[in-house]
Amino acid sequence: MNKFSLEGKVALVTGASSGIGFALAKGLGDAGAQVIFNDINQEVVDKGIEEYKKKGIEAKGYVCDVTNEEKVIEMISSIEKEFGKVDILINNAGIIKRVPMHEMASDDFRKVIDVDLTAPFIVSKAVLPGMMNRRSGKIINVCSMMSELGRETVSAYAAAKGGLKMLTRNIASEYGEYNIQCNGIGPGYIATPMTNPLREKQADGSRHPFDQFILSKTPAERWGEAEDLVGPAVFLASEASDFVNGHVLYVDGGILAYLGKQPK
Ligand code: NAP
Ligand code: GCO
Ligand code: CA
Repeated sequence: MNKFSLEGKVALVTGASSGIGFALAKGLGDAGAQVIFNDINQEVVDKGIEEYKKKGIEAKGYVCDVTNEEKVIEMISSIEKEFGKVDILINNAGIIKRVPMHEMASDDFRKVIDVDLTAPFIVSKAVLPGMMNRRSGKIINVCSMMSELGRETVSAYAAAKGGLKMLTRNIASEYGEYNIQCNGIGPGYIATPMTNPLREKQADGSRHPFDQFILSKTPAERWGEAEDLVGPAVFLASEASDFVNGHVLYVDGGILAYLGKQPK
């Protein structure tokens, strides 16, 4: 039996009409899972469904703001009615606001915490009862370099992603006895719309200073692609990782291991 197969599994990936979520959901679909995703508005969901279709994936899309607990509960019960279960949840939906902390509005701080930390709590809480009844489930939280490291202007995001690492460990601790595994996947710096502002070409055509900085901090000397995350995600979603629990698997090209390129 191929331990990496997801045949017969039902997978929900939040915020997956594009970006990392789309790549992860497509990867789970290619491994045999029924793909379900949500996003924040109908237009984006419809576009996502089209994109999945182009890749040969019949995905089911829901419009659902993951910070709205009532809507999340409605979405999960509709999925369980139509598909019978949720085997795999990837909490991917996320936002970032890059503002120096002393200038950051508290409401903006709260909004980032709401989407990046409280929503994974809400969606995980909604799928846990079914997983507990079936004594089987996989919850994968999309963490970040900022689950381990800080940097200027990302105080809310780092607080959320640091909290998400510990939420991952706590779900692993509390629900391992139900044969539910909860792990994190920690992307490094990935080329997606979220990081476009960090890679924009400068007026003189040179690379963005942050772009050059990341290349000097990454042994692989490149930005990651969403595709780089697919194998690790299929591993964490499959029975190949049934005894891996509470772990954050960093997919960062070696950033966390590296002091940075030394001066020549
Ligand atoms: P992205 O392209 O902005 O994707 C985020 C997705 O989440 C978007 O589709 C967004 O929808 C959706 N979303 C935002 N708020 C939502 C809400 N309240 N309810 C439902 N959906 C919502 O960003 P990404 O780079 O793919 O990031 C995906 C995840 O990876 C995030 O958790 C991010 O923190 C994490 N991550 C990214 C990187 C990176 O370098 N890119 C590295 C580490 C971790 P709209 O676009 O319609 O708002
Ligand atoms: C930033 C970036 C990072 C990446 C990612 C790193 O502003 O530093 O957006 O936060 O998105 O989370 O793992
Ligand atoms: Ca099996």
